[in-house]
Amino acid sequence: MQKLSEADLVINPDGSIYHLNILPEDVADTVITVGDPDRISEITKHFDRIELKKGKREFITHTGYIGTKRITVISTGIGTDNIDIVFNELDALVNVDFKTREVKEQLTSLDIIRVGTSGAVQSDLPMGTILASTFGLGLDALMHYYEHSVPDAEKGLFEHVRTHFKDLHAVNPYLTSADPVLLDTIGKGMEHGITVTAPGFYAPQGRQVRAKNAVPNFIQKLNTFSYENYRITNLEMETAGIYALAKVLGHKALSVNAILASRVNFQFSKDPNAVVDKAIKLVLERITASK
Ligand code: R1P
Repeated sequence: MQKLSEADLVINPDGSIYHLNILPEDVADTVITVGDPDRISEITKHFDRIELKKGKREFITHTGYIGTKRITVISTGIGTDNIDIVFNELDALVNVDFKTREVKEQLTSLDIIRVGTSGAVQSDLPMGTILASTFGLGLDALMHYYEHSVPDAEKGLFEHVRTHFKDLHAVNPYLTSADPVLLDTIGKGMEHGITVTAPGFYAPQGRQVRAKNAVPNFIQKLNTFSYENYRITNLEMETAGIYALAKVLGHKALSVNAILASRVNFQFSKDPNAVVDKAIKLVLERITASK
């Protein structure tokens, strides 16, 4: 059995994992991730019972129940660098024996659903849309540090992505699909599309503020991508890392996006909380219906 050293997997003196500060028994099989720690209580206020509230830094965790369904809600903060921490630690919590530091023989596969905010890059996707990502397309560097592969069925799409983004200096895109069962159940009836994950909020998402952007017409670059019936629908900062690391670690993942901005119409929602609330309620309804 693979045994992890004290430096590779850091366990706190109380037996909790280094950053998340939670114990193996604190994690439910269904996990909701959010970027903003304040969004956690907006989710768990719908719970019948909250069993625990813990956290450290931006990583806050609540675990509780809706009826008999146990759900963990955890905040990741912003970006795929934090997704690296949250996903490796969640995986260790369920798949490593913390007493022996050995990887368990029977691995657990978590259902992980992101409820996040995002900007649309297509004009037919208004603010207020709830969108489930069919793919996460990473323009960040996280997955260049992990062995991963593109399934045969996705190679045509991936090659098209590489060609489309080849003039983006030093960017090496990666592409991973949603879990098909979660997409069909939790994501049913939502808008679907490819979500681009950027390594920043301003120029890396084509926003022009004070510093001069090196990539001209970035949003146009995204919304003109077309291959078979695939198109890029929206931009945010975690989905590609979530999909890719979930796949590498054997978990199932779906990213649900509350569209707060239209990047083509240069508009931002006047009531972002209502849009996020709509996404939260939809996801909770479907999680509890799909027991
Ligand atoms: C940027 O404002 C943040 O909002 C989006 C982006 O992915 C990024 O994390 O998601 P969350 O609202 O879930 O944080």
